[in-house]
Amino acid sequence: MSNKDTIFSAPIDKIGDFTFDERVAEVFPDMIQRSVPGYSNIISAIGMLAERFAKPNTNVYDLGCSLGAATLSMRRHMEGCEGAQIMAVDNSHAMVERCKLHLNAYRSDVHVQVIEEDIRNVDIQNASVVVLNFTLQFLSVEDREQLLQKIYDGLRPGGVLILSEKYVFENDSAHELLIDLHHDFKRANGYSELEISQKRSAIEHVMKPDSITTHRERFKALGFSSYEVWFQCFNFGSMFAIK
Ligand code: GEK
Repeated sequence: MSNKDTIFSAPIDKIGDFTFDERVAEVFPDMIQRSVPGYSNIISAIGMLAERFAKPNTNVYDLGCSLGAATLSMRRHMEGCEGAQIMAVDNSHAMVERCKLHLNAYRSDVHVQVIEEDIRNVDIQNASVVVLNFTLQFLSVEDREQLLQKIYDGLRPGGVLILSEKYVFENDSAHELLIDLHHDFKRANGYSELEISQKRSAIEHVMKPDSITTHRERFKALGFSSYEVWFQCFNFGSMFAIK
C-alpha cells in the first residue's frame, strides 16, 4: 500500500516548479493512479504490447521509468524472450532507488538494468520496444524531436514505440471540456479544489503537452510505417508507432 499524495493539500505561498524529488517519489503510485485516467489500463496493455513486440537478443527501453510500473508489466510478459533485456532509465535519484527496490521484490529471469541518467543522453540500440509513458511531455519541443529521432534510429525494423501523453486539442471547447472532465476525475478520486489548482500551477511550467495531430505529424516525418492512438480517456492517451 503506497503513501497518500497530500503534496498540494495545504495552501502554498509561492508554488515552485514541480520536481520529481523524494516527497513525490514516496507518494508517486497514489499520485499517478488518482491523477492519470486509465493509468492502470495503460500499464497492463504495455505488458501485452511487449509480449508481441519484444524479440530475443534485443533491448527494451522504459524511458522515464519512475518506480518501474511499465518495466514490471513488460518483464512479466517477457519471460522466455531469450537474451532480451530491459533498460529502465530515469534521472530522479529518488525514483531510481525506489524502482530498484520494486524490481527486486519479485523474481524474474528477464535481465533489467536500472539507469540513473537523463533520457536525452542514453544510447538507443537494437531496440524492439521503447516506452515513453508520460515522460516526453517534460522535455522541450526541440529535445522531444531529437529524442524521437534517436529512438527511431535505434529501433529495429518492426520495433514499436509506445508513447503515452497528456494532450491539448485544437478545438477550444473540446479542449476545455476534456480538461474539466479530467478535473472531475481528480475530484472523484478525493483531490480538493486547492490541490487541483495548486498542482495545475506547479506543473504548467514544466509540462507543455502536444496535440495528437502534432504526434502524428512527427511520426510521419520520422518515417514510422504505422501509428495510431490505441487508448484515450479525456485529455490523456497512448499511441503506438511501428518502424
Ligand atoms: C510510469 N513512466 O509510471 N530524463 C530522465 N527522466 C526524466 C526526464 C529526463 N530528461 N524528465 C523527466 N523524467 C512512468 C511515469 S512520470 C509521469 C513517468 C508523471 C522522469 C521523471 O523523473 C519522472 O520519474 C518521469 O520522467 C515522469 O509508467 O509524473 O506525470
